[in-house]
Amino acid sequence: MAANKGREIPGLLFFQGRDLPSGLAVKRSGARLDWASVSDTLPGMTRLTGRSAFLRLLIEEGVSHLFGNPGTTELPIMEVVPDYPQLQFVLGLHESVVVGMADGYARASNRLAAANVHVAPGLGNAMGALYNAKFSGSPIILTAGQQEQGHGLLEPLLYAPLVPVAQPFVKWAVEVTRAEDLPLVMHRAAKVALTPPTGPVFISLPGDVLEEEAELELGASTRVDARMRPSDTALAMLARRLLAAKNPVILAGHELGVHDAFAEAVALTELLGAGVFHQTVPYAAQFPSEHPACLGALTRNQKAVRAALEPFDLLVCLGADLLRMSVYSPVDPLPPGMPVIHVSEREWELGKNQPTEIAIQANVKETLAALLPLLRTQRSAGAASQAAQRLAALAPRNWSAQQGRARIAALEAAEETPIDPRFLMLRIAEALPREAVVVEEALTSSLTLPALVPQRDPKSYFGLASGGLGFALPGAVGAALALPGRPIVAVVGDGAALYGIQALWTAAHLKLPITYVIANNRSYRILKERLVSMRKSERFVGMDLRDPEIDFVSLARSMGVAARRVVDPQDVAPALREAMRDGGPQLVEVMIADGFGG
Ligand SMILES: Cc1ncc(C[n+]2csc(CCOP(=O)(O)OP(=O)(O)O)c2C)c(N)n1
Ligand SMILES: [Mg+2]
Repeated sequence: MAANKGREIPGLLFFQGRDLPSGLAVKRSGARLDWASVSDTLPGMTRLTGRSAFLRLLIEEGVSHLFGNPGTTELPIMEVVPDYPQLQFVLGLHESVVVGMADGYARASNRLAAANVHVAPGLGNAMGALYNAKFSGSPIILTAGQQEQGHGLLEPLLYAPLVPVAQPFVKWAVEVTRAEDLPLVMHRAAKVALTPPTGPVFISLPGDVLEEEAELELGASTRVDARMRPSDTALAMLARRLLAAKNPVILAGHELGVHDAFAEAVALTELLGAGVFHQTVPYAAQFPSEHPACLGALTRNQKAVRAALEPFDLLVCLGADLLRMSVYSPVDPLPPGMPVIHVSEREWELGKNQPTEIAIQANVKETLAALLPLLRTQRSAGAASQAAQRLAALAPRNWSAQQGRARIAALEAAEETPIDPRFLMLRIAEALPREAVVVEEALTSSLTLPALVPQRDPKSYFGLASGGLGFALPGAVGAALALPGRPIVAVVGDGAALYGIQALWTAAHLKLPITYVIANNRSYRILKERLVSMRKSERFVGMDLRDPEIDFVSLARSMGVAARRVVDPQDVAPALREAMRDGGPQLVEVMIADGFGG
């Protein structure tokens, strides 16, 4: 018998060698066979239900937290959760919160997260959060229970095909049709989610598959080492091009944070004498703000970005989204003809919108580690002194200088009531412990936050990636679980908070060290500002949260989170101090100016 052909035993299909990718051997529960008598011939086989296999395979793949919101179709899974204490079940009270928590966990830990939601309506509720997770590249195995195969055909309550719903926002979507396929599906799902460019995957789990008993070989996980460095030829070309530039500038992206490459990026900056901008949508830490070369964040205003880049003769984009924008403008943010070098592990981003002179698909940390010695040996003595001069010239406008100016502007507004959001951001910046992690989604209120709070380490900051609101409240829960010992401070707009408010209950339930600061301007201020600036109208319909006003203190307390409200600017600092000192989840609601006289 050929080793790679299936071998039939009566009632049992036995695959050998590489016939199936995971070396899987299976007996379906319907077939009549005495398993005790054959198990000797099938080493490594385990008789399991689909539901137990699902949880065991998650654990084998290194998953420690299963975020979920259960319904009837998930009851088979919930029944066996207590059998696996190594897997912590984290209850979220809405599916967007469930996926938001998994997103926060994955982003803060760089580890695989699992989230389980309830059939079609639950998956539908999760789609906005899944969109966020896609943008931030979070490795999440998202699953949903599904009506039993066949039963679904009768179109019972809650039934709809799930794969087409999830598909647009995930790297891979599949429905499991046989318990025997679970090892292959789960291992593949984990591999796909974790292989750069990382991202969520979706698995639909019909009830009959979860019930089915099968003799499974659980197999083992595969991790793809994608820490690619460029070829020697590409590195030589890169070094030559960088050294030929007279006035290069670096666009630092979140891949530097994800791959812990701050030290390498700093070394490159110093060798080139190049200023460093944070990327236009700064949703993770990118480069240490306090380094003298850091020029702070580029805005999302095309004209302003173009003006900021115009003085330079080369844009070096390191693991960044190349000038991702928000609203339309006829102006191209890249100055015409500006040459671009782009290194990213996300090949889709390379040359996506802008012609790129040197586009390299590689891991930024590995690339820089290989590049730095070349630059050191090839750089002339003259180039070294020019680099030093360029760096020194940045001092009056670097991040630290900007921070000084932002502090003064905030202090000038210190007496104002309602409280000026710039003053609130200053007080938050001052109250933050050094090891704090900031999770931010405060729109107009937090505009000055990146200028006041330095990015110090790769895990110090997580912001809204996609523009879809609802990340911060649940994201902070995920970050707290991922980074035990680090205090989490979530700075959130009143509007944004209400897209994930149920996360407060989970934070209270798990007693997580999160301080939620709600910047309450009783409105969707950003929409008002845009209605005025873009449409020249002040007829604000659907942008006020006033009648009735929302009482975040009562909301928080109703979910078990200690809370206080601040109205007087002098009370901001003590309230933040007390909240951070008291531990556990705390909420500070700060009544701030709405920008339109209220
Ligand atoms: C899921 C989702 N729904 C709606 C929007 C549109 N939107 C963008 S900003 C915003 C208002 C945010 O209000 P708030 O958090 O209070 O911040 P402010 O504008 O007051 O600074 C809304 C509704 C969105 N981006 N995402
Ligand atoms: Mg608001």
